[in-house]
Amino acid sequence: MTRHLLEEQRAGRINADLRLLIEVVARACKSISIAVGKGALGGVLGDAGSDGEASINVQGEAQKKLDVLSNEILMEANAWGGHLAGLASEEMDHSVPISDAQPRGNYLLLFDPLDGSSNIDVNISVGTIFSVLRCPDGVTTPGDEHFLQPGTAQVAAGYCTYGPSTMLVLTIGHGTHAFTLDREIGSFVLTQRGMTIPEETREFAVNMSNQRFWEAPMQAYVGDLLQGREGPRGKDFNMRWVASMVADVHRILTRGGIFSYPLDSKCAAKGGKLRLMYEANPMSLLVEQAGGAASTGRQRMLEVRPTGLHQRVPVFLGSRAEVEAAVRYHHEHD
Ligand code: AHM
Ligand code: MG
Repeated sequence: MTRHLLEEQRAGRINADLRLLIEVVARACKSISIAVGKGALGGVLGDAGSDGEASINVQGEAQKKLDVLSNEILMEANAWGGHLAGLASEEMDHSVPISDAQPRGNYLLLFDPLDGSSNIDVNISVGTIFSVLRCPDGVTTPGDEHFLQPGTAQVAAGYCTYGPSTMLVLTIGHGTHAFTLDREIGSFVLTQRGMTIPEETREFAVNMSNQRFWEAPMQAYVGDLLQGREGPRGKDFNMRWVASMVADVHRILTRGGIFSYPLDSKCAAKGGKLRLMYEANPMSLLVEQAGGAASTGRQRMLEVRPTGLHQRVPVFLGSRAEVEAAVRYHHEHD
């Protein structure tokens, strides 16, 4: 990864600060990978909190011990990295500016430290998702409002998946590349340059148990997928749902498919289930850079103007033609 980033720097696609910032994030992901890999032996499974009281995060969800630990690892590594003006995490109410006592830089880092954490205790892949923005000119102590930039403003985005192997998938706006952690050596090795999502697919990912809560366009879209070759889509579809966005998106980047977490009547008041700044935007940039598409169903994801740090949105991303089909159903029903 170091060599790849140095080549990108030489080609003028990245500066030294951003390169080093990505290296710090990658190092933190290695530490998280070690903690996740220890499983029950590390004493890190189960819920955070003490005296039987669950610890609840800003999203109103019970935190796992590994959620808290991963957040601490990323905060500590990056707060002292010297390339940031501020950080924001899915697990914290507000963003944190880099203090005067710490080395400071010009970037803003957002992350979901451990996505899919309901899967930790059952030994299924989880991951870290991150997004890098520029700190607006003239701002030395960024507040939440300075992070509210559309996804098109991201200068880098990536995720690390802690699965059978640990992989970091990265974009700096020039393609999407995958690195596999060599556990013996401790380095991320470039294993796939220029990931490309097949344009067409026969595979969709959605939590089907929410079907009765969906809006009409989603009902119609999935209804037609399920009819298979006898229906208007004219082909049979397969379904996969890991319930770890990182794992589902990684499969789609590798072999195609569409991932969706649509609006449903349970999450409508919040705007959706997944978070724009920590999940939807970084994944959308990675997917677009691999030739795919990403939408809320009604708008290109990367053009959504954020109104809140923890804002939620409906998500459709993956194989371009299939995302466009899902968007068509929304337009036809609106
Ligand atoms: P988390 O950030 O609290 O882990 O929640 C996000 C996860 C995604 O990884 C995944 O796609 C989705 O929630 C699964 O939701 P559900 O349990 O409703 O299927
Ligand atoms: Mg998450």
